Amino acid sequence: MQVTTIQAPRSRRDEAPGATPSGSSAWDTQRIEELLALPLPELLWRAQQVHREHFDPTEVQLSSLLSIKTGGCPEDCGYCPQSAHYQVGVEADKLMDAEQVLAHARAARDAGASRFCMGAAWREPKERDLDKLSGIIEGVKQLGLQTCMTLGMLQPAQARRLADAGLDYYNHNLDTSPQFYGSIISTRTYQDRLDTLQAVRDAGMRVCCGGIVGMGESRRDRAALLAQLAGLDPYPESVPINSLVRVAGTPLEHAPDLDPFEFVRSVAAARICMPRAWVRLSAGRKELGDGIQALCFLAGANSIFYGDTLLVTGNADVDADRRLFERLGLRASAGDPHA
Ligand code: SAM
Ligand code: DTB
Ligand code: SF4
Repeated sequence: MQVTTIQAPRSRRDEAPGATPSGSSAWDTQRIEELLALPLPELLWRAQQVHREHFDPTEVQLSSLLSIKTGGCPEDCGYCPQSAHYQVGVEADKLMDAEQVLAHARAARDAGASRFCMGAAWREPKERDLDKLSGIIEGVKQLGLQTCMTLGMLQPAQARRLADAGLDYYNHNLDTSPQFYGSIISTRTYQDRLDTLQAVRDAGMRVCCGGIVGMGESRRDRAALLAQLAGLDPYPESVPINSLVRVAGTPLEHAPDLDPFEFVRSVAAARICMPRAWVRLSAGRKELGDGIQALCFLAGANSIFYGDTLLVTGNADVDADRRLFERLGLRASAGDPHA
């Protein structure tokens, strides 16, 4: 029997984020599309080998999410229930008080999370918000949690202020391929996103950057997104792979069904082309079900959003996740072995 093999391109990119040579990744769209087309057992085997070189495959990192400023966002991201452009029924709220945020963070820590991610439905933070955000970051860190924020676009000086406050990760997604992007979002460009990611990197924070699968994009678009992510220099330490949650009232409410094995394939390819990244099963886990999630763990996923809600939509509940981990023999990881 002939087994198709795709050799890893010659690159030091898999040595460590931060230790990569300058220049673009050898994982271009074409090579990743070839990976995505492999027979599933072959793709999973490749992904598992890479995963085991860098991580304990029985450990999964737990990040909990909190929306610290909900709704009323001026951006028009076609998937998002928090955009002010669509009638979804999400009420716009102000930035949450620090004490309330800390109460949520404490509960997340006590439930077993190692990282606390705070999201705001902003185009970008305003100067007046940054002092309050700095206090929140300090408070959450004092609880012994790693911190992550996702606040929209950042100017270099804003990124430096967040880094000075001790923010460990900044999440800002590329979401999809450069080619498909314009049919999903019109109020901010792909280059705007790349500029924010550069500002985060230059400020010394770790980058959390991924995308969404299932918005009607092609397999080639998924390959092109992964090529963009793997081509960031260095590639992100954390890569959230979201499965679109189709929210009534958003333009993507009726996005076509995607074969869930395509999601598994995307996770496996992310693991192969970003070997040391935390590859996170993000939005849409509940809808994917236990069997597909188990395949994703076999494909190299090693992080999840943990807690009963994401930002405004529901997540797989904590008891269901505990049962799933028990059934699969998985345990929570302390996080960041490569930090
Ligand atoms: N406003 C900030 C921004 O866009 O950078 C931060 C929050 S935003 C909700 C973070 C990410 O959540 C988006 O980039 C997108 O990848 C993901 N997301 C939002 N709505 C989603 C949905 N309905 N299904 C799947 N992922 C979603
Ligand atoms: C990411 O990639 N996914 C998270 C987090 N980063 C901020 C958000 C998912 C949001 C899902 C829809 C909602 O609840 O608003
Ligand atoms: Fe706003 Fe972020 Fe939602 Fe886009 S994804 S509409 S920027 S909250």
